[in-house]
Amino acid sequence: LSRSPHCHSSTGPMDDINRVKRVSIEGNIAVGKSTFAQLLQFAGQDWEVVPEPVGKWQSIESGSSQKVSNLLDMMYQDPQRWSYTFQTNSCMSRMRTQLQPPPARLLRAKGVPVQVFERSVYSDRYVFALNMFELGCINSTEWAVYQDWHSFLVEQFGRQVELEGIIYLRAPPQKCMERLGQRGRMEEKGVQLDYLEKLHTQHERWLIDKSTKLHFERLTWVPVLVLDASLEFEEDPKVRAKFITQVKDFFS
Ligand code: DCP
Repeated sequence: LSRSPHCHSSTGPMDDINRVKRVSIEGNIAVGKSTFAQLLQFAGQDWEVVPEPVGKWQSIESGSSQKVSNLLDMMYQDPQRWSYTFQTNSCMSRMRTQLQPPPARLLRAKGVPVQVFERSVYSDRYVFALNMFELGCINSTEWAVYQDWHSFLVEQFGRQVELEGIIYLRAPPQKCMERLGQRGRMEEKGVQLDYLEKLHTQHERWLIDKSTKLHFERLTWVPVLVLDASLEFEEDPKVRAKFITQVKDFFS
């Protein structure tokens, strides 16, 4: 992973924060990002996993903390009506989690401290929102508005939402479909293979073919580690060990 020149010495709080690498785990729905993130958390003391705030999307609250609705469910029930609202909310909640400072434990780390995010504001835009636009579930006005605030916020937050690496858990959509069925998240019961194939294509365009048109120049240079997530890394200790070694090499 590339390091910025001022990251080598640790003399003050900002230097400590700048030392922390930010990496996101990307991949199709149900490929195993959360499971993989947990593996990393256990494997290295200097790694901190920041989970995706999916629970927040399932339980939208009013100002007085009353549950108002399940936006994830609404989006799957009526994508035409709710995709834009969902993508606004998911990206905003992700920005909020991503802006939280790394924990003190990480700042004191002796090795290379790494904050690991499940997904990023970049897959929100270049996988999901783009896909919904291409499917016609986000119209051209919504897409223009989305891109405008997304670019503005990402540029304003600067380094706080930048990544120094991406781990792409790559698996055939059929495999993700099987895992999605096993997990049985209520809101996703209507998800079809065809939708996972489309999301797979968006990941491939962005991370493998590099054909997605990116607004952020810096993002085009972020190194990508591709792992074969069709392997059963949850069950097989050999695969787990291999993946951990690959990730450690990637971080060093
Ligand atoms: N989602 C979406 N748009 C986004 C982000 C997520 O529609 N910008 C949806 C897709 C899923 C749910 O939210 O229904 C969570 O998706 P993820 O793939 O991010 O998380 P998983 O829990 O499926 O990942 P994994 O099983 O790999 O841990």
